[in-house]
Amino acid sequence: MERTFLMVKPDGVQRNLIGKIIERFEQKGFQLIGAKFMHISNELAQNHYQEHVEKPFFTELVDFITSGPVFAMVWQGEDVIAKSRLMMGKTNPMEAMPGTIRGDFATVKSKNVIHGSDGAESAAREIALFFKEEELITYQKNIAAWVN
Ligand code: RTP
Ligand code: MG
Repeated sequence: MERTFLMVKPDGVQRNLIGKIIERFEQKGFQLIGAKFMHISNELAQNHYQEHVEKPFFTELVDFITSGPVFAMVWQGEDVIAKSRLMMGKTNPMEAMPGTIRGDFATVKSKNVIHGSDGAESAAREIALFFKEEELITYQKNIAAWVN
């Protein structure tokens, strides 16, 4: 089953959006298989955003993502990478549609609440950067056993 790396960025944590964001992915039907509330080190930030190292906004991006705690997660499901990107909305909140996470919660591009892997390669790379394999919990849902 496909996996992706999602992260509530420091602005999302400060604005108490962790629960609302988790709720959307739970409601959609994806399965949470790993989670970590953490501070990102400068080294990890540079590594995570290595594709942007030459961009003019790189320093600002690293400073922002290390400015406060983040909530890092791994989610699993069919086509979870592309579907999560749809649920997140466009990078620039000016272009993010209402109903998407960024469309509903974010106001500026530099503080856009959530990160999500943009492809299979980045998902594998980012999951391995943030989680050890033994920190990922795969399990069967058996809702019938927990009601009535
Ligand atoms: P992310 O990696 O954080 O999930 O965002 P994304 O794929 O939608 O966008 P990406 O192109 O990977 O850019 C990473 C983050 O850098 C900031 N950014 N600032 N000032 C700018 O022009 C600019 N462009 C990008 C955004 O915060 C974006 O989420
Ligand atoms: Mg990106």
